[in-house]
Amino acid sequence: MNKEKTTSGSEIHKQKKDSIPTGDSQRATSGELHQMAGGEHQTLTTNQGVAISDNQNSLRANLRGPTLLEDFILREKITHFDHERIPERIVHARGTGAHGFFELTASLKNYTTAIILTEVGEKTPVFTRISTVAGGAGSVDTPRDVRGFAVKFYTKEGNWDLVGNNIPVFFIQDAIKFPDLIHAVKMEPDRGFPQSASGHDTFWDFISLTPESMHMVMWIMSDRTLPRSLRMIEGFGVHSFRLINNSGQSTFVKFHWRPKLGLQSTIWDETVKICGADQDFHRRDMFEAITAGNFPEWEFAVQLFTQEEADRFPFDHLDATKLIPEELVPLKVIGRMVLDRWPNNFFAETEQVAYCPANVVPGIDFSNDPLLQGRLFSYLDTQLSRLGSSNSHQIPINAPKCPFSNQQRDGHMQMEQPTGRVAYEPNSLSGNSPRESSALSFHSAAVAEIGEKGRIRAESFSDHYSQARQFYLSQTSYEQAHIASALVFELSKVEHPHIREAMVGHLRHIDEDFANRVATGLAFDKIPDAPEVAVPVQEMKPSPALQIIGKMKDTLMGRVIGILIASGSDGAVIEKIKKAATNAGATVKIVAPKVGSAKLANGMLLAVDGQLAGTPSVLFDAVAIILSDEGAKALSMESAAIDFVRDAYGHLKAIAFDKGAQALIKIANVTQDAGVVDTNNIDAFITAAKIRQWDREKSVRTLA
Ligand code: HDE
Repeated sequence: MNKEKTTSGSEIHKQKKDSIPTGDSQRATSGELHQMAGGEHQTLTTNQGVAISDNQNSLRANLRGPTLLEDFILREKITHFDHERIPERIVHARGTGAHGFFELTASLKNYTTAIILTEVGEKTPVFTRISTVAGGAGSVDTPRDVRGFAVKFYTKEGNWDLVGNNIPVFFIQDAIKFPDLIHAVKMEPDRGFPQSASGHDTFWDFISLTPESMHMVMWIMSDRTLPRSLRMIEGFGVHSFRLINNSGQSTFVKFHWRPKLGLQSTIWDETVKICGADQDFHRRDMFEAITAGNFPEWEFAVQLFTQEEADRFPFDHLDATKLIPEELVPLKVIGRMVLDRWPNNFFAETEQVAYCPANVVPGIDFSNDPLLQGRLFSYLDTQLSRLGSSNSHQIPINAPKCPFSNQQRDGHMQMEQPTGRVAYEPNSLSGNSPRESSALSFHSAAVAEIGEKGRIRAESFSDHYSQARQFYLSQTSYEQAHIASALVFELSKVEHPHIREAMVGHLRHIDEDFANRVATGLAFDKIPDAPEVAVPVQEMKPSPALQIIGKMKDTLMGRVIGILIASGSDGAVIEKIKKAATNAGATVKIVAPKVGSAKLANGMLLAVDGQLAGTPSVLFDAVAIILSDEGAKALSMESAAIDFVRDAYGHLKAIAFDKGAQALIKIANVTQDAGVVDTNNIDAFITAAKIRQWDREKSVRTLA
């Protein structure tokens, strides 16, 4: 074809339909697609509403000539694209959000006037975003990291944001240290790595010089930071807040979320491999669960206590490095949250949602926790640079669902058009402009504050080890081994020996045996000195509620069972396992060497969900291996198949196998135990699939 002679797109279209896309041919193509989808389509326009004839070719001076500046369609499209990104959150950049509702099941009317906490049966819409802390927006879902747990309740009395974490304590006691903590954990400034990992010198340097972080260190080194699913984590408001009732009396409160599916974590080697297999593991899990109608659900609970009770606690509840053990102040369940709708658009909702701990409603107030006090300032401030406008509350995901009105005006991206000449209050010129009103409004708790001002910290904030010790001693032996091994792993990544030594010195105040385990893991020839303590370490009663294992549920709800098959597998056995697993609440996925379908022994075709090379067993909670003799022979040469079995075994998962699969089981070095079950005993497999085979661990890896 002589391109030089051809002058218009439609001519080209006539001459060579397939090879050169033009506006016309493209319209034909998209028209076809739409017909396939069975719908009418709107005309594509510019942002000014001008219909676009050709979305494939920019305006050129001639067929092979330069592009013309007058092409306003090209310029508008490219300019908009150039500005698509906004600054990501400085912390908690990587997050997954969903809509849902909160329903109150028990009234707190003796404690608060807040309607959301007093009207039983009332369903309040929420938007919840769960995040990692250290990595950027495009980082992976499964680093060892705290998870943010932020809930925006769109109440009748305004938005209430409960911006918490999946760990009930924090690293530091005072907000002024937060920028240092975050600079220390984020990628090191000279080299730009690591991305979303705490195992590096600057993080542990800061931590080793900040004894108040030791309690939090115990939590982040536990498997709490390696959740199996975002649907299986707890949430905590962390700080004490206040509730205020009709008579103006206030009561302290701590907020808790408890997952209906129970707690469930992965183990470190598994997490590392999940990260390679599916960087969006948690986001995908949430998406799939919600779109399949398996709505994630949490109980909402409170711990209520008075000032007098707080005065008797052996710690200061205003110190965010402390928790109130459930055994000391029991949890009262008052409601539930269900996430039942995936957002329409990730950017518009999950990215633009702006939480702020200062968003409270009448009947809820703050405590003097110095960490909370700093947060009250930080969030709106960061949103000014992230969302770029003081009008970000007008973005639909942030706007209250109750009426709101005031005399604030103008600003970037003002979406409202207030009418009339009055933009101030009080005024006598407008009969219906908004006025302050005392009833039903927000009032701060009437608290008397006395004392001298200064850059000071209360004595009651100086015990940094007692609750860290309590946490460690409350764990099962398996969990203790994981905590010690996590410290060995992280500190082995630290290049400076003095940082490793300083850390082990701190651990001695938590538990001598624990410190010794970590020291041995780090090949120390002598145990380092412990730093001086400001106050003696107290012996506190162990609290089993701090375990993960103690809070796992005896269920397969929310779990996934992978069945590895190949051509010639026994369809009846597959069906039996599938039925038993589904009855117990699990989802079942079929993995085979090829995607599409596999031909079973009876000649039937079985649909395959995942191709073996891209669907390792780390993506499942338990596995079954159903193979013919030939299938097992073929897979015995596939490292992906051997790893499938070996990893399931190494990650302490239940494995069911039929006669044909025995050959593969043998090659993968699997030893018989309570979790390795013949398919003749499917009930035993289902029982084993609900838990990890903790006792197996000592035979598959050396823990500290
Ligand atoms: Fe945050 N935190 N934080 N934080 N935080 C932010 O706000 C801050 C703290 C938490 O899904 C930022 O909008 C300071 C504790 C969550 O959008 C920023 C201090 C807890 C989220 C900020 C803390 C949290 C954030 C960054 C120490 C648990 C994500 C982007 C005083 C109780 C919310 C933004 C979402 C986000 C500041 C400590 C939870 C910079 C100064 C303690 C869940 O404003």
